[in-house]
Amino acid sequence: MNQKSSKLYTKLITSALVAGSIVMPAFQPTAFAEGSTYFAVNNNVGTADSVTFFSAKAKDVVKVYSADGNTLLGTGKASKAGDLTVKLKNQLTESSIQVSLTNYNKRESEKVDVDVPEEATTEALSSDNIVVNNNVGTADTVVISGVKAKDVVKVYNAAGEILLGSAKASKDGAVTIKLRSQLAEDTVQVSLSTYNSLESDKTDAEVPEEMASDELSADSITVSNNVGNSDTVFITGLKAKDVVKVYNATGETLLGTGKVSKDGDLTVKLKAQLAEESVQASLTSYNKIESEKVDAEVPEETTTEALTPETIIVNNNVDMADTVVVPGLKAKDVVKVYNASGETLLGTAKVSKDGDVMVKLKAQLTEEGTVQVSLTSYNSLESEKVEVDVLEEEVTEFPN
Ligand SMILES: [Ca+2]
Ligand SMILES: [Ca+2]
Ligand SMILES: [Ca+2]
Repeated sequence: MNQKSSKLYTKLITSALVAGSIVMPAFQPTAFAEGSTYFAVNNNVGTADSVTFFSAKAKDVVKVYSADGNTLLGTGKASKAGDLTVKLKNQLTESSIQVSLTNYNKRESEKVDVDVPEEATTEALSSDNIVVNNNVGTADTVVISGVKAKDVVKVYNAAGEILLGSAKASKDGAVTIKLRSQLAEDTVQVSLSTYNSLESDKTDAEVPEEMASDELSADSITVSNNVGNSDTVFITGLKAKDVVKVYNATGETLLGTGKVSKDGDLTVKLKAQLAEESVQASLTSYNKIESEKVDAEVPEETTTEALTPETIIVNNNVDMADTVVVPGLKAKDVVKVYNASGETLLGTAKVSKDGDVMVKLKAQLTEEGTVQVSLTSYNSLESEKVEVDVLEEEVTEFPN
């Protein structure tokens, strides 16, 4: 114990032992009244409150009581000379306490009043340190910069009544709070609680609107009105994770959806054959809401060009199937042969590779007359039918 503390110690003991409980000794009232000269009251937050008695001697006992001196809050015994800290059982709730000292082989001193400082309150955040990320499709987040390790940040709704999320900083710098549900209001309130301090006042922070995706450009959309296969919409110049939705002409019925995995183009297959003259298409980019819809024209389905009747040969056979031969076709072309009225299908054939095709007819043609023939190319509607003459079956002539 140095000379100065020894002197203080003597004063304290002297005053404390004065009969009749004069708490403030006449010769040193200020120093004693403040208490802090001899004691420090540590009004902690989140950990036990404590009282430290400076300059204790070995075997000194310090007792801490409630403001009225009736309830013992904690006791400590010095194992050696120096500071003695008494941990209290419960959090302090009053604005003062009473403290006594008992030297070895002496009676307990009078109790002296000591002020209890208020628990420290964390300074409120500056709105400059709060950034709200109003995401789409993923959790909204709030990023607080300039925090210290162990700081706790809490985000509340606009009224400050509902906790939306909280986080504890693991290191100095910035901390991100993931919110439990999507933001629905224009503002949030954010508080900070530093180590050993109460939660700060809440600071308002503005919530930006969710970002909308850019509209698709009409030039980037091509509708393929297929036949026999799904209709498709082809969109160029998309970014990874973009989603394109195709709706009917009024924009009310979803016809198909597609997502690009990397920058580039996309083909959206539609669920049903197109029946209207236009569709609407929207873009939904990553972390953005769906764009406005734009119109795209639906072209008519392609109709196959009609055959040239002069190139078609009808073989009016006898006792074997009559045939119709069509030259110069493409793989997957389908030729259909009908009766003279065009109502009854007499035969059909599909071209397996480029070249001629022969259609065998189901029923015998007998008389002179006509048949009608159509062509259906891949991904096209059936052509108009063309009329081809049928010659009479040949009759055998006697040799001369
Ligand atoms: Ca406390
Ligand atoms: Ca959001
Ligand atoms: Ca179609």
